[in-house]
Amino acid sequence: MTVNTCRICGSAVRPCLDLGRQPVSNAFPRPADAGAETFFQLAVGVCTGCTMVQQLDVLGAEHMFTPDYPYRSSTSAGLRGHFAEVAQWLRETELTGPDPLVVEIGSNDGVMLRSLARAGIRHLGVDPCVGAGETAARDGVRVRVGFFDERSAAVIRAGEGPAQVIFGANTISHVGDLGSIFHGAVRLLADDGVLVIEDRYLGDILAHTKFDQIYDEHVYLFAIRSVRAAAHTYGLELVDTEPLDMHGGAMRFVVARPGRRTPTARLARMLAEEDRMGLASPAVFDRFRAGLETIAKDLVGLLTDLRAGGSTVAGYGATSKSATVTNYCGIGPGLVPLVYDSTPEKQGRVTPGMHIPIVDAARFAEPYPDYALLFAWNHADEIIGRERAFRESGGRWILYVPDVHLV
Ligand code: DWN
Repeated sequence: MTVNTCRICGSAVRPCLDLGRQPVSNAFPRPADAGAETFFQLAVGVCTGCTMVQQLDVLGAEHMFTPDYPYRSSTSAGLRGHFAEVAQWLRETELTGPDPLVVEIGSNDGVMLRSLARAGIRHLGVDPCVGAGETAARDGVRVRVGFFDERSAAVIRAGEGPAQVIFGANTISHVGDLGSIFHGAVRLLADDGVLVIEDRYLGDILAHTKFDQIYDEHVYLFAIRSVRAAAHTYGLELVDTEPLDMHGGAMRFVVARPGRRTPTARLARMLAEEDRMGLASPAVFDRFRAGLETIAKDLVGLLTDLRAGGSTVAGYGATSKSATVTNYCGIGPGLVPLVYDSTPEKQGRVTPGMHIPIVDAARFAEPYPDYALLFAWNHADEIIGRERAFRESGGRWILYVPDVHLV
């Protein structure tokens, strides 16, 4: 359903970017089913009231977060390390009282909660994806299959008591009905508890032209000012923010009940910096659009020249982000004949919309292509480091944010 008023505050939304007709980014069809996919118009706008950047036409959650949702957070060593640190940080700061409860919204394969489970901390993951939940359960993580909202929060509170911490990494921005998350948090949080949100940061996306961070699941692109406004709208208060390296640039937002925590000096400083960047202004989005059009032209130009010159090219990482890049730029098997990925659930399938075959990343060297287009640029250090033999054998990586370049 296309909106022209803000889902949060009801003010007018000013359209600012249209990335065209796009498929469900994590629906990897079997080759025989390619062509029968769901598409939608990927366009975002800025709320003229609370400044929340949001998609205009949002797919229902049932199209995106199916029981066989293929993404697994634990695939990356970098992410495993990050979430182990999160668990440690929570233990040292928020979970010091008697028998605290942690609830994670979108616990995926238990990458964060497994550390807390091992430490004997009371926890519950809430996730609609059955396969990911089964993996988490094998690691001793308690999972409730389903969506987190006001109703499920009330059930959890009745059964388990209030939560000291509600945590959501890369999930809260995925929920069109943001109010359902915040109302649920209001129901479930202990009086002195915190809702910790980790998500991509609009400032980083705009500054580095990370246009592929815009896809179906990212209904909202969070900024400090807009998250502060949303928390206020739903009866909570943003009290701290902290930049994170996760996924190549993100932000942690700490939210509490009003008046329960003193907002930090860091929050005030970062909010002032953000205001100086003018994130909600039309000029910033005009620059972003010009930047992404240059990337699209340069990338297609490079791939076309390489293929015309007889070079072999493969993609690396069948990311959700790559759906936006390939479908916006029109990159199909003619330019990139296959994509390597380590996720068994994606192998043997084809990419959404452009139908590039996905092959086990263990076969990357059989033989190496001349060039590898790194769709998983957010894991560049990890992947380029592990696949160092590729470069040693003469191969070159193609990266496309913040501009098209070879490494
Ligand atoms: O917000 C979201 C983020 C957290 O995860 C979701 N909406 C969906 C997903 O986005 P993504 O698919 O763009 O995430 P990644 O982490 O960039 O995906 C990396 C892909 O690359 C995975 O399919 C796994 C693959 N991979 C690989 O083949 N070898 C990853 C690594 C690290 C590797 O070494």
